Amino acid sequence: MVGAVEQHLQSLLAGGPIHFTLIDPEKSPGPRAAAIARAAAEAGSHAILLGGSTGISPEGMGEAARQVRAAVPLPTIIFPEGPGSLTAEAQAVLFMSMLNSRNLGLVIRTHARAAPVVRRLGLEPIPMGYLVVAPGMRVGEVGEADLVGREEFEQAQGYALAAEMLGMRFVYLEAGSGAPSPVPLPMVRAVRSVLSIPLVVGGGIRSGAEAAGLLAAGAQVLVTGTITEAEGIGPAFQSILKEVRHARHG
Ligand code: 1GP
Repeated sequence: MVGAVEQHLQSLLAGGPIHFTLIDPEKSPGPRAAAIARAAAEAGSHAILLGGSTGISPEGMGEAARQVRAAVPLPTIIFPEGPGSLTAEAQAVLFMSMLNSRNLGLVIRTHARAAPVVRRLGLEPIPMGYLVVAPGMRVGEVGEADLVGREEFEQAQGYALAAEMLGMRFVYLEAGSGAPSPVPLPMVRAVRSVLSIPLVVGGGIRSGAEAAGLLAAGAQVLVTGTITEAEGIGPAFQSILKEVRHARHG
């Protein structure tokens, strides 16, 4: 069943591409997370993702989610590191399988343990195929990913299509947080050309020009994290949001 948050995202997507602001509650605990979320919402971002690839406590996640929800009307969605990042204070969780991990835990086994918890907490699961593309950065290492090479377009297409055929409702192409450059445009184009579910792209997006390229290549959701941790809601963030607005409204 498609829940309320996903329905909201789908209706936004019907009007064009959207943007998610990723906040790491370890680096930006409660009040700072809320301040970033407020500024991101004012700049036109469409949802707040809470997560990071290193040890987040349920308490830290809970506090960040509570403060973000009190600060902004945007959906507050957990970008999970593991079952420890689940909290009832958020509305939804990206229920994502790391498609190219060698670790079965990240493909499905952790999900089997987490699913009853997700249900008990009343979190809305958003089913997503997560594919780590080189260089992958920390999530590629920690996630024991067999990285998809930056030229391996057919492999990326195969994974993405398999995710769609398995019933996942989003595919996320991830270059890794802090990647020197985002997922290559030809790969985004190649994956977009075979996919009918929304394509999320993140990792290394730092400028309006990069965002514009990814949007033109067919990315429907852009995720940025590092630029906000580094400079708050500064000019780079604003120029990325400007491109998203432009793609939505022409
Ligand atoms: C990480 O794709 C996201 O999972 C965001 O990446 O931190 O490089 O913006 P950045």
